[in-house]
Amino acid sequence: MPVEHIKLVLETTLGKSIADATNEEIYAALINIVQGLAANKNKIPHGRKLYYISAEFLIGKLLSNNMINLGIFDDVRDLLKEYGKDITDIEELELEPSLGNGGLGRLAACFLDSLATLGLSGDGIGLNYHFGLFKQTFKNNLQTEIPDHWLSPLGWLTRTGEGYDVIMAGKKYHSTMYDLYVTGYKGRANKLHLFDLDTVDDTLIADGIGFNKKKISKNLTLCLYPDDSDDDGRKLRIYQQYFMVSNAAHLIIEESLSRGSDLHDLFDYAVIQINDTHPTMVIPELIRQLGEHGINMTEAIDIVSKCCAYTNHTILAEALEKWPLSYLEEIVPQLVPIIEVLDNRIRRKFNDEKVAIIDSNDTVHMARLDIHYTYSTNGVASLHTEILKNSELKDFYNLYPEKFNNKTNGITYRRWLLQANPELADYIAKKIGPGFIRYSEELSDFEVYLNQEDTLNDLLTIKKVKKTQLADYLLKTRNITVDTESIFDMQTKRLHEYKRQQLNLLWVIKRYLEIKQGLIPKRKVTVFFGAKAAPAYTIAKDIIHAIIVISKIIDADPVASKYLQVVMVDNYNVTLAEKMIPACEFSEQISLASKEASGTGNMKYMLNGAVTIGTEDGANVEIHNFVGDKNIYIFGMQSDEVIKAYEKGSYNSKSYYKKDPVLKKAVDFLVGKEAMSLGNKENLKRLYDELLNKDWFMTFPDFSEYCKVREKAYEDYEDREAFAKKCGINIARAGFFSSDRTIKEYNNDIWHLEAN
Ligand code: 26V
Repeated sequence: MPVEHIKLVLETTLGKSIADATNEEIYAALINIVQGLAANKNKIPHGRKLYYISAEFLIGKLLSNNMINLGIFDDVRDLLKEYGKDITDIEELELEPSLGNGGLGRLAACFLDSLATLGLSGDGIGLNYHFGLFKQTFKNNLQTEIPDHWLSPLGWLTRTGEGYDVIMAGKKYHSTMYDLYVTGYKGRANKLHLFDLDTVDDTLIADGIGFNKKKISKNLTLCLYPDDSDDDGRKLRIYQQYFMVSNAAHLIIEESLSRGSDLHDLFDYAVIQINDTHPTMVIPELIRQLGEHGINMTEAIDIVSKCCAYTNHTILAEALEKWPLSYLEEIVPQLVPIIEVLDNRIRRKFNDEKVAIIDSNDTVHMARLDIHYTYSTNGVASLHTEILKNSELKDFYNLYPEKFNNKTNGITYRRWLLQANPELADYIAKKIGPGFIRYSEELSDFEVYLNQEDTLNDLLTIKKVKKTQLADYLLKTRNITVDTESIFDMQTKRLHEYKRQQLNLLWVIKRYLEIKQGLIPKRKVTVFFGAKAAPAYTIAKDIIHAIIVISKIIDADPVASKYLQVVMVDNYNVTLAEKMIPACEFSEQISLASKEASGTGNMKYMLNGAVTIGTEDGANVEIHNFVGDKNIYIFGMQSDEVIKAYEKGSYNSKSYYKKDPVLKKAVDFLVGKEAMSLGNKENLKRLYDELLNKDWFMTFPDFSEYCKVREKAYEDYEDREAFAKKCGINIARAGFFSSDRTIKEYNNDIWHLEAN
C-alpha cells in the first residue's frame, strides 16, 4: 500500500489529522487498518484445511508483527514520525496476551505465522483465557504471582456471532467464539479462534491468583492451567479441555459441511493437529458428533483417525496427562462409552496392558489414546523423536513404526529477527538481499562475508547496540544498571529442575568465591536469568530465591561486583524476550541430556548471533551439527548415559559432592552464613537438601565440565574477531531452524494442504 494511501486511510479512520490524535486513537486506527488488510487475505481454502488445536498460543504483541507481515511497518513508522509520534510508544499501549507457559505455546504462534506465510490454510483453536499466565514480581526475594488481566476493549479480538452448545456434567453451556487474524509475511491471513463463555466472572479472582474452582459457569476460561494440586483444579482442567475440543469439533464439522463435505469424507476437508495431550478429547468428541450426524461408530472411528495427528512435546513422565475415569464419568459421561470402545478395540487387538488406554486402575492415558487413534505421532527434535521411539514410547513404536516421525521445531524470522533485531536483519539484507526472510536457507549466503574484517566489526557493533538498548530498557523499567562492556550471558526459559538453572547458579557461586580469593577474571560477566516457576512448584521457587539472594550478595560486594553481576529479570515474557535475546552473547542451554524435547530459545539466540553453551540435548544436537565444534560449547553426559543411569537407579549425588571440593564449596555456600543471613533458611536449606540427597536432574556430574567449557568460552571471547566469526557462523547456519521449514515438513509429510 503506498504511503499516501496509508496516510489517507489512517486519517479517515481517525477522523482527524495524525498530529491531533492521541496514541490510543492511533493504536485503535492501526488495528482497524490491519484487520481490513488481513480480511482481504483470508481466502477460502482449496482442499484440506488444518485446525491446530492447542491449550496455549503465546502470540505476543501483534501490532508490529502484523504490520511487518503486511509490508506497512516502515511506512507507518516513518509517517508517524513526521507527526511527532513514536511507534514504540504506541506499541507500549498493547498488552501482551500471555496465553501460554513457554515453548509449546510460542511454537504454536510461530507455526500460525509460518502457515499464513506459506499460503497454507490453517486456523488455530484455543481458549480465551481472561487472565494469562500470572505476572511475576519479586517480594522478599521470592516469586509472587499477580493476575494478568490482558483483555482490553482496545485489542485484536473480534467477538463473532458464532457459538455452540457444549454439555458438561449434564449442564448446557453456550460458547462464544472470538477471532483474531493471523497474518503471513507477504502471504495469506488465517484465524485464531478462541472460545469463551459469556458468564465468566473476572471478579472471582480477588486475592492473588486463586479463585473458586467449583463455579464452572463463572470460572471456565478464567485462567490458563488452573492450579491442579486439588481435585477441583484437576476437574477444571478437564472442563476446559472438553470445552475447547467440543467447540473445535463443532466448528470443523460446520465449516467442512459448508465447503461440501458429506462428513464421510471429512479427511478430505479437515486435518487436526493435536498439540500435546491437552486437546486429546477431540478424538472421542468428534466421533460422538459424527454419530449425531448419522455416522456409525466404526466408520466414525476410521474417519477421525484419518483426520487427526498428534505432537508429543515432552518425555517427562509427570507431564504426560492421565485422567481418572471417574472424573470423565462426572464431567463428560457422553465420552466414556466411546473411550471404552476405543480401549476395548486396543485390548482385543494387542492384548497388552502396557498399551491399553484405560489401565487397570481406571486411569485414562491421553497420549496412548492419541497414538492409537491418529495417523501420525511426531517428536519435536531428532534426538527427542529417537528417544520416543527407542525408550519412552517404544511399545507403541513397535506397533506402529510407520506413524512415528520427527519434525524439528523452528521459529519465525519475522518476529525473532525482523521485529526483535531490525539492525541485524537490515544488515544481513544489505549483504545478501531480503530473500532470507521468506527463504531461510538463503541465510547461508551470509557466511562468505565473515571472511571480511569489516563484517566482523559490524556484527560486534550491532551486538553492542542491542546490549545498550537492553541496558537502557532495564534501567528505565526496572532501575537495574548493567555494564555493556561485560559479557552478556543468558538463561531464559520456564524454571524447571531439568533445565538446570541451579547448575548455572552453582557456576556463579564458584566464580564469586574465586574472586573473593583474589582470582580476578579478565572481564566482567553479567549473568541474566528470566524464568517463571509454576505457582505450586516449590523447588523451582527455591531456585529463584537462591538466584536473587546470590545476586544481592554479589551486588553488595565492592570487589566481586566489579567482575560479576546476576540479573534475575522479573516477568520474563515474549516482549522481554524480544529485547533480551538480540543482546545476548552466550546462550545457556544446559538441560540434562534427554530431558529437553527441543528448546526453541536456543534457536532464537543462535539466529541473533549468540553462541550456545549447552548439553547434547533437544535441538542443541542439531545446532551442534550445523555449527561444528568450534562454534558452540558442548559439555555433559550424553542422553544414553543418562537414560542408563536412570534405569539402573545408581546415581548418588553425595558421592560427587564428596569427591569435588569446588562443587562442595559452591553447594555449601547455599546454606552458609552469607546466604542465610540475607535469604530464607527454609528455602535455601530445602534446595541444598534436594541437591545433596536427590539431585534428580544430575547437576553434580556435569558441574566440572560445565565450568571448564564456560571458562573456555569466556577466554575465547577475548579474541573479539574470532568471537564475532563464531556469532556470524551461528547466524548464517540458522536457516534450518525457521518454522517455515518445519511447517513445510509437516505439510509434506502429514497435512497435505494446498497453498493459496
Ligand atoms: C505440562 C504442564 C505440567 C503442569 C503445568 C501445566 C503444564 C503445561 C504444559 C505441560 C507440557 C509441557 C510441554 C512443553 O511445553 N514442552 C516444550 O515444548 C517445546 C515446543 O515443542 C519444546 O521446545 C520444549 O523443549 C518442551 O519442553
